[in-house]
Amino acid sequence: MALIEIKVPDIGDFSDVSVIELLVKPGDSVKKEQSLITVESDKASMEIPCSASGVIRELKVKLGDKVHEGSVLLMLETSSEHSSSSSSEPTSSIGAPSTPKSIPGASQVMSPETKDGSLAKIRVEVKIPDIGDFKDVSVIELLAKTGDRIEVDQSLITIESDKASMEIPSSHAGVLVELKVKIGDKVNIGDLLAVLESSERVNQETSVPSPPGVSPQALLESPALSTPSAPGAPAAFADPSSSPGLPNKALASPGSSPEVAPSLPLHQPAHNLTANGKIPHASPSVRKFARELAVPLDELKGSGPKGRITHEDVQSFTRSVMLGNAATKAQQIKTGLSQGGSGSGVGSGAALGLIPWPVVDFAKFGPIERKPMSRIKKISGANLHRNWVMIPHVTNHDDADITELEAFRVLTNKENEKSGVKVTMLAFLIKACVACLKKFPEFNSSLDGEDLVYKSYYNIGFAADTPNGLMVPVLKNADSKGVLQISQEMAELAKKARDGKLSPAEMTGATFTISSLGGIGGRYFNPIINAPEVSILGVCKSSTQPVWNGKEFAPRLILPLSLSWDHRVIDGASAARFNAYLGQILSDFRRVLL
Ligand code: CAO
Repeated sequence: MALIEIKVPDIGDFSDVSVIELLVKPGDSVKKEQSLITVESDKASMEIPCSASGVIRELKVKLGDKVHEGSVLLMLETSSEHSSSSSSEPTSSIGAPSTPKSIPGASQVMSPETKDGSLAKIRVEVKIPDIGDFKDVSVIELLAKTGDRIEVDQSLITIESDKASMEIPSSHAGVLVELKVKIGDKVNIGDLLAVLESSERVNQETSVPSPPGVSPQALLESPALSTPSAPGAPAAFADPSSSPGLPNKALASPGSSPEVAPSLPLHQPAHNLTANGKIPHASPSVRKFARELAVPLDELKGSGPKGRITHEDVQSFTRSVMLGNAATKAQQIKTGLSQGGSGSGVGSGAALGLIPWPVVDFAKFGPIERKPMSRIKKISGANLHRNWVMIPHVTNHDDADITELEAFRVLTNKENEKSGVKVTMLAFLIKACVACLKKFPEFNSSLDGEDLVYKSYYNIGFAADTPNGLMVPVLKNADSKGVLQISQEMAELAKKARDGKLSPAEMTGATFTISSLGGIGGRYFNPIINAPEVSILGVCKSSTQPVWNGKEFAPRLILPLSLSWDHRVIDGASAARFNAYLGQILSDFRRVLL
């Protein structure tokens, strides 16, 4: 047994890179080459592997620490046979050698019209620079597109192995004429990456940085040849031949090349930028994990330091999608939606061919407070949006004279004072609507493909305003219940809704819905149909109004009604008849018996 220090190996030109992930903890048994931590610079992130097998006794770094070559990462207890091979000195390196075998990553080709060699437009071929011995590393992100103005050192693509990801910068400035790689391509040192058109001042002697005796064409064909000044050469990937046993070796091994999913049905990493145009912040292993599960990283909110997306974030997003509590943008687009992940956010509008949603820095105009939307609001928001977009709504507004019914309601409540059951107008409305649904059965139907499904049961949903948002409990078999029973059950369901205790069974199976704002106020509104239902009744506050009775204006209690209906199923004439019949019932409730 021996206790050894495991240190940060040669990580090339990096100094003071941040520790962004701890992949192990004290007590863990680790194998040689197992990743211990992830470090990150502004251009690359990589996992640092263990140079020996053993049991971790102490971690010497924490999240956010800056480390460099030689920093002690942890104390490892090894068996005696390990101790001889793993000293406290790093046995290998993952970084670039101090004098990197770099290449310029570019060749220049004169445009035909620039024979004079003075101020000329030249075509520059940017190539994959020296990334060590890596073979077939996957292109996972394209960071520029044709026509973009590119600066020297501006990142063009991101490549990734299973241990490291890094951005490949441009060796030259110019306008991007063509990116020669696409997502999923495997690239190697010297592969043609892009063609830029540059208007640098060049001439034949200076424009082609050929080593002595090497023609420009040979340079093009011989990517490994390079000049020492390599602005585009990334520092993180180094010659693994000098660093056996460390990440580079793993990268170099053909078997360890990450597999790019053959098809990416749910998201395209090419567009895989976050809403503010940034690349999602995640370590290589998390990216790989996300890719395996087809999880669009740009739609995740990272819970790690600086919003970094963790393994757990990917898992919990996947779980939410599987449970139907969230949907990827691609899923929403597929179902005709354009709203953002989990239905809460605002999408780009692209699915509907709309201009993008305005992005405003609200804090610029005054103090703001940002609060996450409740789960219920997110879910109901997504449903409402789908229904609004997919159902051709029409709303008929009408009035019902409820003078006598209100008098009867007040009397009923007086008579039933002791029972504890309070009857509100909504209970009468439920009963009246059932009578209308029986008379106009298409209002109690649902569209199923090209068929209409007529239901012989009458389950009435009613919108309930709860502290967490809108809920719609369902009063089952309303046709077989009296107004008192309806009132009692409605009160129970409304209480459960407010307490967040409704069961799924109590929220499903509605055939028609009523949204009553009568207890609050308002005149008329356009309620959104609750799919797969085909109509919904909105009710506002009743008020006493003068109504002409043929001889005089008499004070009458008028209830405003707003009936929204699906024009694919219902015609305007039917809707007007439904409202008229509802008004008749409410003005003379005896009609319910007919
Ligand atoms: N006109 C005048 N007064 C009315 C009325 C109407 N149409 N409907 C109800 N009232 C009165 C009731 O009689 C009661 O009066 P008292 O307090 O004097 O007895 C008061 O308003 C409050 O009624 P209520 O809201 O407690 O009961 P309800 O049966 O009318 O409604 C419920 C129950 C759960 C539907 C309701 O509380 C609610 O949550 N409404 C909001 C629905 C909603 O948010 N819809 C919008 C959906 S779209 O976002």
